[in-house]
Amino acid sequence: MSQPTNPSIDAETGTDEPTDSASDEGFDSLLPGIRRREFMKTGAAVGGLAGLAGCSSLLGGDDDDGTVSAAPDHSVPPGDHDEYYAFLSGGHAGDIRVYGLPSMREIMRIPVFNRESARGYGYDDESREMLEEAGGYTWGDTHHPRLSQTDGDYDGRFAYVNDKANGRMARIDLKYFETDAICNIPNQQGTHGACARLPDTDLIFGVGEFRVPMPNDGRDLHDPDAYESVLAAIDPDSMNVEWQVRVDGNMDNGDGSKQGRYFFATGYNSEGGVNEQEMTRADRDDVKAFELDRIEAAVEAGDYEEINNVLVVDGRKDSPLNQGDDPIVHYIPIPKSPHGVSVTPDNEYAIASGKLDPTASVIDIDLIDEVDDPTDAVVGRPQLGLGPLHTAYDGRGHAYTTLFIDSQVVKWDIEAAVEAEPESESPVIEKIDVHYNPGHLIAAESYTEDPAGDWLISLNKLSKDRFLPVGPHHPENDQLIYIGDDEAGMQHVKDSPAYAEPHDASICHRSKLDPADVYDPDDLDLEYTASGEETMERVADDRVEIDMYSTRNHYGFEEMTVQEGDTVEMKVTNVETTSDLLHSVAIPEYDINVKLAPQETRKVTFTADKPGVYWVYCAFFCSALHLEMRSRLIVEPED
Ligand code: K7E
Ligand code: CUA
Repeated sequence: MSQPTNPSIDAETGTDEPTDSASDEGFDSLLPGIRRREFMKTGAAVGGLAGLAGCSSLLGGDDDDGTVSAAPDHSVPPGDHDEYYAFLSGGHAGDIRVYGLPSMREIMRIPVFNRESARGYGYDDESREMLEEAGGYTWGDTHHPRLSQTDGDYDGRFAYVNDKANGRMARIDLKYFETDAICNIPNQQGTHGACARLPDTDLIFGVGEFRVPMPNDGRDLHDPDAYESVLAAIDPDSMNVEWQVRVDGNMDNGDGSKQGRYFFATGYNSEGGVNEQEMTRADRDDVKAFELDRIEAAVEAGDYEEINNVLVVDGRKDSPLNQGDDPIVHYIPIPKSPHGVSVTPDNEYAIASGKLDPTASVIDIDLIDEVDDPTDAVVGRPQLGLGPLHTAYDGRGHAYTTLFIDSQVVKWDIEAAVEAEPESESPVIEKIDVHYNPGHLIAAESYTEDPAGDWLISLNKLSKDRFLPVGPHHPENDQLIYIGDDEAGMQHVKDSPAYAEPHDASICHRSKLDPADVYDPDDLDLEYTASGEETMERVADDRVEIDMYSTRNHYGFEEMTVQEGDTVEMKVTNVETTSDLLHSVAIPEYDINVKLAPQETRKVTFTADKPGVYWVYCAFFCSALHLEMRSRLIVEPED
């Protein structure tokens, strides 16, 4: 067992003093009197800075004349489109952000677990009911957006993302870039890791992080030894939980093998502790390798317990299903509180990062079920640096791992790590400084069988001094790094401030997505109301139904008169066919705010409980007569 070189690493993850990293000191001592920022301002090529600040390839990226090869032109001129879509999770903002790459322009936000007024999400009946049925929480914590694949490549259909806060998984329809389903996962308090069974995304996995009593109904309150965490398998079409597996210890991140057999989850707190001290006592925790076919066979054979209407298979170490030669869960010991795990594009290895140990563990996937001692499936353990968290791939045999405490990205050779002695630094090719304290990093199409190998984003938790100050709540810093030239080395080309708090991302070539430009009314559950088809009807003593349309520059009705106490169901179609011509229905004093993209129909139901005159207006600036686009809701008082 190696012990980390930094004595503080066991107890701290370095967030308190992020700039006190070893690389800062090293850099300052190399250039006395010149701080890092000044050096960068001189316009020195950033690849050279990486060489100086890193350890292994000092000036390794230089050409003969001492200049560093430039990254390819990454400017995207006005009016031009980016080459890639990047889907970044918004963390506890609860949304997904869509960036263009390499410009790093934020193009769109997709609300998922949050209410969002610009897109009317959580305000119309459909999205409001979806959020209500998914638990009624007002927020969530998106971490791991994963795009659906067919044959090991992105198919442009859906994105899935977890809710680390509330135990949920959401699906985003990539035809409309909108959330279309949310699954509320029983027995899981906090769904952390999220990914799919590949190559065809026929199961979605949610990794339960917090251990709780099973079921959490008031039993075992003071007996933490009885708490458990579960892996949940979700049908990507119905978004129902198919089965769960209960395990020992807790779980953290996850990834699926590329050919369907395994799902991997890291776990810290194998101790089963309930505070920091207890949770970091052990030198080793584990990666759990779930044998998916065996688990499904157990479900088929009725080998489960039904808890909260979910079929729960017992994957704990002493489970009968884990005795003998065909266990359903392999517990592979890994040092120490491992965090990220990801499978290499060729499906050879699952690589788990040590977090509190300076190494990564390279697990040979083919050996897992062959070896008697699961430790023997770990075939490489390169020493990378302090606080290794997440690993991405370029498809050329290299791995890129974030070093949270060192504030660096380290590039290393996977096969060299398998050849080298454990804890050797020799597989390390180079390190580059990032600013500061990176969590995830993601390379273009890294989660597929065929990564693009050109761009990488380091999602840095702290930006500190990188942008104009905006008060004590700083933005984060997403840094774009070019990784397409192995000779020149990693080249940091761009900083991009990010609103709190992106965790992970998926990057997809634009050719694999085909979003709709306007809605297809056939895709919506609500009936289309064309101009001339508008109706306003009292369908019961206390219920009025309004079907109308919106267009430049009016609504189907200029006034709508109802009685105090009426339930009003108002359905509105935007009959525009012109791209980008949005309208909305805003009745602020009734808290109504419905967005309508071209050809979209939405419905809102409310109780008219306040007599008076209420202006209905359009919140999108749709034409020169936008301000005149209005109607009146007239609520007559009860007599
Ligand atoms: Cu490392 Cu949720 Cu993937 Cu954050 S997790 S960084
Ligand atoms: Cu319609 Cu403004």
